Amino acid sequence: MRTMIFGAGTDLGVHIDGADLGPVQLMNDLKSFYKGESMMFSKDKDIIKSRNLSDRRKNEYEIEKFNSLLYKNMVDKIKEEYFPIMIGGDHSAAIASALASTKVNIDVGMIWIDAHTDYNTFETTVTGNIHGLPLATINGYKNSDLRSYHDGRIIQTSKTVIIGARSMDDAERDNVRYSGVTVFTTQDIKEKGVEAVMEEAFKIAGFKTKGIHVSYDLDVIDPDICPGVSIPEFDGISEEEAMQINEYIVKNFKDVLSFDLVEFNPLRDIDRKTEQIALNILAQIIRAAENKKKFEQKTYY
Ligand SMILES: [Mn+2]
Repeated sequence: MRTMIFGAGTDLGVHIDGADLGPVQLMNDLKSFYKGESMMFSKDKDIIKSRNLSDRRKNEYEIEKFNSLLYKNMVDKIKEEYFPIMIGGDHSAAIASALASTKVNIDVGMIWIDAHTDYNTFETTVTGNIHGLPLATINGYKNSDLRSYHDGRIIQTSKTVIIGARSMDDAERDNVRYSGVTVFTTQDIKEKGVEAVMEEAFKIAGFKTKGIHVSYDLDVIDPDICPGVSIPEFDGISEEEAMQINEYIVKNFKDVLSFDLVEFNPLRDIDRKTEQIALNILAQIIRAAENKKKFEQKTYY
């Protein structure tokens, strides 16, 4: 398929600076490898970013503005039958990419690969960082202010799977339980293995859907290996497990409709470790998207 890379240069969803610089850097690295099209979005230079931890709705209007533009462009390009790859940016941009995918594809499952469950609401958030709210928002669980531009379906919780979670706020844990999304923790990956977890995840997210939106947050990987993220969490998955997850996605790409790689923060990276892994993941996904046949039948689950 024709591919379109959307660079989402925003760090408005987190009080730590730098994730906005991720997409430009990665696109620059990809120049000799990727010959397809791209569209770059960056946050307004005039924005005075709130980093105040007592601000419960940090940069809400700015994020809404950023996401609504990203969403509109993504909807148009998905309608033109491009395969969309969104490079973040903090994870708040996935509200736009996932909802754009479900706006056009209508029945979409979700695989959310992340150390965090991103299932907070404005009521439960501890930090007020909106990058902790996207998955709840995409599932239609409160946070309607963050998807005001979206007039399509939401992604159902019964078809949503979180992989690699190991950090949840107490009230957020209640949100996750109440919502009924499926969670595979980092521990589950260690115990069952990547293959078994991914197989189960694709079955759940692919069941009676047109396909799956995959949202890959680099902080799922251990910070010793991937230090270049805004909110690192210890005891993450290994590089080998991260690449096994990606290989499974690539192998089953006929089931994948849209893809995000988010939270690369160049200001936090050490020896370009995170950058290299991000590029490996992206290179494989780009090739898979380019080789994907438009009318290929997805797996019947
Ligand atoms: Mn995340």
